Amino acid sequence: MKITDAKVFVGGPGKNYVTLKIMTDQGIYGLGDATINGRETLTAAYLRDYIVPNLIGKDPRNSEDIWQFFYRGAYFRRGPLAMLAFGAVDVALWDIKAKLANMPLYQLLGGKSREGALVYAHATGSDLEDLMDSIAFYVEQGYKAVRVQCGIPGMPSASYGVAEGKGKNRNYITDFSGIIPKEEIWDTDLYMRYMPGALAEIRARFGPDLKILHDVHHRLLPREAAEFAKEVEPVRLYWLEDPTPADDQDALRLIRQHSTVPIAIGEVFNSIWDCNKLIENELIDFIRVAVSHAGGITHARRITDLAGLHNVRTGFHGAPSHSPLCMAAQGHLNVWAPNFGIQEYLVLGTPECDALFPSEHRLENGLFHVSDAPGLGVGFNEEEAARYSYEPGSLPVARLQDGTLWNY
Ligand code: GCO
Ligand code: MG
Repeated sequence: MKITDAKVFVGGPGKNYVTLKIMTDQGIYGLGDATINGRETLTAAYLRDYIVPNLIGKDPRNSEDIWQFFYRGAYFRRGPLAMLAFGAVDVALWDIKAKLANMPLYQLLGGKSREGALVYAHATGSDLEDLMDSIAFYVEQGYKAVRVQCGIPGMPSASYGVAEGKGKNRNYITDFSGIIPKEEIWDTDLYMRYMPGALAEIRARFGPDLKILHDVHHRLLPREAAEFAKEVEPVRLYWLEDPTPADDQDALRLIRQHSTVPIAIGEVFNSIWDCNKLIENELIDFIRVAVSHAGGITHARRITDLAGLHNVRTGFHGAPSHSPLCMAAQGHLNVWAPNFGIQEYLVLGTPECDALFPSEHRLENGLFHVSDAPGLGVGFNEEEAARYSYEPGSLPVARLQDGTLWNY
């Protein structure tokens, strides 16, 4: 069996999805996601210029060797763009293999450990009342877990994960217009004074059963994060996400010494070498890598297995940074992984998105159920794809009140 060709598509409804389609001499094709917010044309170029010519003629069933060929064969290893490109290839090859086996992909991983995988939604409010309405909206729909992000009184611009304007937003999507980033102003002191009380009110309003998550988006220094984590302990958060910048693995030690709040980190990691110490030293409770960004199923499964040895559970990234292809790959890992925790899931299911990526995967009562279609269980409609093209966009940047550039 041989790979005969591979194509890269960029675009989608309101998103620059980067989609890889690998074709074979047996008519079976595989699909992978190489979307990366704000740098989409670069992964597309990496795939087109380097990966695709190297794929042609290879046996698609040898996904391990192909992964090693790209990872070890690139003398300058790792990095988000390369790992994402390898991830797209890897997911497409698993898609092909599972289609060949005529099985849903999770069967090749070891079958189902659970029926549905717990997901969490994003609630957002420009103020606390607005946020309460947003949480209630998801609770009514059957979600058992919700990430809560709230506007901070006096903060000069909307804080992370919060839409500007009241009431209109139930599904926070980062503003992506133009290649020059929007600038937001961040004030740590205002946040530290306000947010713990707001989280306590949310717990009081929604009772003990709701799983409440909160994302600090890398904005605190280690000492501040330790203080914050200690203060929110009575809220019994399901997790506190990215309390400090993810590049400093030691930062979490201080938080651990002062608090038992579960810590989740890793959406910006792209390899096991970004998180092996964190996991082995048991400084985190949830690992947040995305399957596409962290080298595909082959590599994300290694991270998952290492995490499992250290009581760390998965909480894969699932913001609208990924196409339904990555979300499906994660869905298959989630039903299998013995150390599955939770899956971030923003409903992408607009009619336009469903037309581009048709599938039978479904969300029901706060749980994600993978379909039993062979492979990943997601199609790609090329006629639909032809309607879209790349729209330049960028994630915002954050500055402190005095102008100092901060962590977005
Ligand atoms: C999350 C993330 C995202 C990121 C986004 C950047 O927890 O979902 O923090 O919202 O900001 O993925 O591309
Ligand atoms: Mg996050």
